[in-house]
Amino acid sequence: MPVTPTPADKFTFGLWTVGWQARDPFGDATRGALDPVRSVNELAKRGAYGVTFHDDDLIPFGSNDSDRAQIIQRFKKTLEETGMKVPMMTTNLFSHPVFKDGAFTSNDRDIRRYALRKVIRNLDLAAEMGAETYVCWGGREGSESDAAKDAYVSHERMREAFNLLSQYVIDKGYKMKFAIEPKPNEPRGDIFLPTIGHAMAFINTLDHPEMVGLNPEVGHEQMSNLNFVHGIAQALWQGKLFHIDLNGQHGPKFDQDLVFGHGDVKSAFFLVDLLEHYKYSGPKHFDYKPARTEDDAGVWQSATSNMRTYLLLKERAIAYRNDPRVIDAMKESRIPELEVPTLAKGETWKDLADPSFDVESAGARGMGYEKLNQLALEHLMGVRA
Ligand SMILES: [Mn+2]
Repeated sequence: MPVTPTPADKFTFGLWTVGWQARDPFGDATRGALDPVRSVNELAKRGAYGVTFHDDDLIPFGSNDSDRAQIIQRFKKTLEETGMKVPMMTTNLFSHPVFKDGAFTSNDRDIRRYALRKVIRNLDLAAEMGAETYVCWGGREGSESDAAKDAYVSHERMREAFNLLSQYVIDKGYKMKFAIEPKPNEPRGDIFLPTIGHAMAFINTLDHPEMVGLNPEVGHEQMSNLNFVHGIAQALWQGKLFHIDLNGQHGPKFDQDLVFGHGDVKSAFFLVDLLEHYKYSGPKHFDYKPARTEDDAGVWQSATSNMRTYLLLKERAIAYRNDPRVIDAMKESRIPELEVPTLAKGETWKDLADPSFDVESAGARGMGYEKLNQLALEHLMGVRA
């Protein structure tokens, strides 16, 4: 299998990823600003399928209408020239000081109304760009202290916002779905809808739950010390994996946004195995930050690394599943048996009785997982025999 990315692989990048100037809480930018047009060209050259962006990534905050129109025109021309797509867009509701206490859940009602206007304006642009997924990351929706925010009422305001935005999309006839991106903390001390599970439960309370799904990020779940593969499996199973943010993270600490696979590589291996095995067909979107140590060349090197890592893990996952030793080991571990429903067709709870079942011998059976786990690790390391 080639490790050269092509648009058929559906790899996408946020303009804010390669465009990150590497300003952090302790230091100034180490790289200059990137022209979004150049980012599209550079990513297209490397085999990407498309780009995604927040309104302010493309159109500087506060631009007048004629500047805005000109910027959009120039950007669209580059998309046409390169064949690059914009499958997802999102709103910046976190950079400007007006959002310091949140957007949909700011205590200030006029700020909440402004935030919704900002989203609506960008939804129109998203429809114009052909985006079908609209991501909502509520980075400022939360608090540093429970004295500051009524968490109960905040959920009601959050619900009101998603209902209003869904109604807008319906009224306009747009073909657009929303994807909530959970994160436990950073920049706020604690953020509402912190994990995949919280967000999926919240979606069930909405007027149009079918229009709202998830955009989970590897690092965000791992910051919560959760198993990302399990979270993605549940989202896929519930038909809620509308989009995905791939990157790397080393356990619960600040949001590292490493290159995909440069954090917990074993989890990345099983994630790719899951996405490929259950045929996730959406964009494979990288939401990472090229390390602050990198210059311009390092930025593009890291962009390619994300895509190569995915393709290499895909190759390893396929080799793992096709290895006769693995197929045998899976049988020994009764992996295929889990696919068999616990009750046979026509059975009810009344048929559970089984006088021949020997609980002691069943308890003594080995599962053989250590063998399987080692085979997975060896495949991940490229060991074939
Ligand atoms: Mn992140």
